[in-house]
Amino acid sequence: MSVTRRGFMKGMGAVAGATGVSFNLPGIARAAEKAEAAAVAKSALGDQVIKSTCVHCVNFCGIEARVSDGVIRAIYPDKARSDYYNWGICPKGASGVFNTYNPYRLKKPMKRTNPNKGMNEDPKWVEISWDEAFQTLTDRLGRIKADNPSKLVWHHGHGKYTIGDQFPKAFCAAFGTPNVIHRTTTCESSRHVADELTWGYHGHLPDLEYTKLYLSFGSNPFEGEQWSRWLDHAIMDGKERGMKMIVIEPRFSHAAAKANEWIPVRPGKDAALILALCKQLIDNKTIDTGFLTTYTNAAQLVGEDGLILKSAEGKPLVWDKTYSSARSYDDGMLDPALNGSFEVNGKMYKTAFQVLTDSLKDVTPEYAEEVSGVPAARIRSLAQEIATAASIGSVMNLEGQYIRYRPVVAYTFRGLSAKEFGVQNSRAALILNMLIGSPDAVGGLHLHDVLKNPAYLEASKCEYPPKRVDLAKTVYFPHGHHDVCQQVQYTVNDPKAYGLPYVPEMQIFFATNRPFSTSDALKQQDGMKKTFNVVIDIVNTETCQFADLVLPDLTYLEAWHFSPTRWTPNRKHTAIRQPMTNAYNIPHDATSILWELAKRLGIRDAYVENLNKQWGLKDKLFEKGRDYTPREMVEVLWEDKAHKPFQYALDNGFTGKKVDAKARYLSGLEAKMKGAGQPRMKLYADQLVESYAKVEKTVKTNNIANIDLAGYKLAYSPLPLKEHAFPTPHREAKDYPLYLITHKRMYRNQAGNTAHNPILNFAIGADTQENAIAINADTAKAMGLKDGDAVIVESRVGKARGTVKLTQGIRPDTIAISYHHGHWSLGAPEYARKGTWINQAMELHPDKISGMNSFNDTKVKLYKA
Ligand SMILES: Nc1nc2c(c(=O)[nH]1)N[C@H]1C(S)=C(S)[C@@H](COP(=O)(O)OP(=O)(O)OC[C@H]3O[C@@H](n4cnc5c(=O)[nH]c(N)nc54)[C@H](O)[C@@H]3O)O[C@H]1N2
Ligand SMILES: Nc1nc2c(c(=O)[nH]1)N[C@H]1C(S)=C(S)[C@@H](COP(=O)(O)OP(=O)(O)OC[C@H]3O[C@@H](n4cnc5c(=O)[nH]c(N)nc54)[C@H](O)[C@@H]3O)O[C@H]1N2
Ligand code: SF4
Ligand SMILES: [Mo]
Repeated sequence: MSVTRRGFMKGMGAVAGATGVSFNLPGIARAAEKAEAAAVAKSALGDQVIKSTCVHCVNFCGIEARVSDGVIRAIYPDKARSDYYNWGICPKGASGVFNTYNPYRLKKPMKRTNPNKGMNEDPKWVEISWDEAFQTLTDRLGRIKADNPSKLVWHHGHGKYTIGDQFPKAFCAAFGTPNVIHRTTTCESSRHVADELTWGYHGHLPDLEYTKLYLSFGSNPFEGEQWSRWLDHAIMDGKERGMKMIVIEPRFSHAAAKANEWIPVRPGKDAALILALCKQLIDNKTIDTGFLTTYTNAAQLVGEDGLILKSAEGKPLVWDKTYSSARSYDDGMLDPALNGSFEVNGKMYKTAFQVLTDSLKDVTPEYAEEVSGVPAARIRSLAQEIATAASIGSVMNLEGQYIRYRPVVAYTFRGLSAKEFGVQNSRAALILNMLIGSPDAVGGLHLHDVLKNPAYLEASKCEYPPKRVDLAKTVYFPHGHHDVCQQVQYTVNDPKAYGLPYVPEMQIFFATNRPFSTSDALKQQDGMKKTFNVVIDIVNTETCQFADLVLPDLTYLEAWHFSPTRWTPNRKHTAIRQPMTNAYNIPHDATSILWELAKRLGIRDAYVENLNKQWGLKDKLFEKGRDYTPREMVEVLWEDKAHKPFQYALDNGFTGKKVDAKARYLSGLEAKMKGAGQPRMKLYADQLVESYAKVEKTVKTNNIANIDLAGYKLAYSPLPLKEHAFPTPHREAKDYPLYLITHKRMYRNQAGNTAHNPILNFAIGADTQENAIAINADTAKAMGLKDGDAVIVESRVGKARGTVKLTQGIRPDTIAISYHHGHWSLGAPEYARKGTWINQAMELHPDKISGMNSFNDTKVKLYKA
């Protein structure tokens, strides 16, 4: 590896020369100057080769870029990473150069001169200097800090992955505001919370290397690229090995196209279908009773109040068949009853498993057919297939270890979590997995970081009055562990209504496009008109329509970052990103903006202290009393986390290791949720019963008017119920005959700059520039519609215009519209404004447990425009 700094700088200089600006600037340019022997090597072609990490989307694939004369010529997958987590890159990642050279990028700080904010209001931007921008910010922030720091609200989305949320969290802690808000409630937070309530941390993947039967409920890995391309490739490898894949979702997605079978479930009705499968497994006695009694709380005794019976010391009790008495796991050898009801101290208790069994009484295959549209006969036969493939009782010898072998997984994603009852939907699938003993078994559901946060197994604090503007973990969203991003604008618009003891004054939006990406999106605008707003982005987004000050950022190909990567069941890794160019000579990236602000506000040392805490640094710490360039920050982080010299990162971009069978299968559930004194996986989520009791008490004590207790009671059931297949619009929007669902589209990423990339358009075809409304051909014909007709989609909250695409690949009662299209920021290029923006017509009924948006519950009418 021997290209010299001179060669590297020559490249950087070429860009500087072209734009006529010197590199005598802070931030990235200074950092580049210091990059003595950056990861630049001569390739056979004589180009520079730079190893970095793609963050054009949230998958973090490893890349190898070719740069010559300071210009990025091409991006390839980093082959060295293919043995760890990277199965290639997608066309979007390959065309990522556009993200940097995009002529529509923000290049200078700008201030608004038109005080009126709105969708069609021209902000009348005026370019200002960086110094003026920092001065304006410092003055305002200084006043807010002196008055009440909570009045500052920080939002991020994609920014969590560009720089890491540790930087904004540390800044906000040093500043004194609790309001740091990520976007997970528009993403998948219900699935995370379902995991957390069940085993004390979130994250799981199918153990696809050994899976025999893969059930995919509303997961879209061949259009929504996932997990650094691991999921799609591992599925295809599995299929070559003979794995059967069944895709259960209303739309013939690309995943369905690759599956052995597509089961077109009615939108939002998965809970009924999954619970019917659970009932079949139980009725047929094809469940893993050993797993249930050993690793889950299925055998624990539940009282009539719904709570688990505990000893005087607070230990959960089970009914021990040997001693015919209630005993705790600490009382030596136990033979717990899985079924039945038992009398303890004059009161009757049922096992949690019995409660589950009783709750499923009416969920027959015929009932599930009526609700979900899936034939009863198929539900029966599918339950048998699951039971056969699960090989209950078997073990596999891997690397000398005997490990439970249950090669069946029910895997879910946003099709189940982006729902009013998202947590319960997701929990239903977890329960299905538990019934067959799939969690942490070979070929089963691989859990990530079991019990990392044991507090998730407890009731929520249900705080009131709220300290945070998003109401996370308050009485409104008790288990909103991942912030509640769409709530902020409602609270800002009417703080008193939510008991917020202050009025927010300023919002900073870093790499997130909230007024575009949430559901019922037009409502976001009311709150945004009430505060002084700052946007840090790379393009002029919809959020900018409501901004007072806009700061440009460097792109992922221009900046130093310590990069997240995507773990897989058998690999762990750490990576960095390093600059390849600076296309528009922008002197700051988000980390240097935060640093500069901390310095000007006089909180730099407090920021450093919080950085060390947020990053959990142990060996190498940020020091007080000095400044760091972005490169120096990455160096500290790398050396602490990777335990390798920084030069290694510069040369290789990453470091990885293989996970052995013991760590892979025996360090999670096996080590942490099994023995005496250890908690169990919550088949029965008793903490929800306690959380509900707190909600009820708090609402009554404080006369809170805007909480519907009956709705909370239903949502807070300790077990998923058939009622969870009936979200609000399904019950109420009787005059709207069609179900509306939305989904990702291959090679289109989220809202914002990547949605319409002309290089990509050219490469993948003109029809990808717009999105059509997928409608079943028979339904369309009955309505007199033909391909390409212009229509209006109308819900109870809004309308959107689009054109229909007739297909047999969708249920007759459902229409589907992809995300990513129809931008309306006046700063967006014409080509990004094509297509349908459906978020304005999607109803919002946040999950009452997690705060997650409901994206797939809306009902609509459709008619000719
Ligand atoms: N190309 C591309 N890839 C991406 C992204 C992107 O923007 N573009 N974003 C990334 C991000 S942030 C995320 S969170 C992931 C999301 O990854 P996924 O959740 O896998 O992707 P979505 O398309 O959001 O998935 C929803 C799927 O659920 C289906 N569905 C809708 N309603 C229902 C229902 O009621 N029941 C069932 N069973 N299915 C239903 C939809 O048809 C769709 O196929 O994708 C990531 N990958
Ligand atoms: N209808 C519908 N709506 C959806 C979805 C759906 O499937 N259907 N998916 C949902 C999901 S899963 C999610 S996660 C949310 C996402 O919603 P948002 O959090 O709003 O995320 P993005 O749309 O990805 O916005 C990211 C912003 O980051 C900017 N950006 C990109 N790179 C950089 C950079 O290097 N620096 C800076 N400063 N900015 C940068 C982009 O220009 C863009 O404005 O949307 C949700 N909305
Ligand atoms: S999947 Fe995402 S991270 Fe991977 S190459 Fe494509 S855009 Fe980049
Ligand atoms: Mo997401």
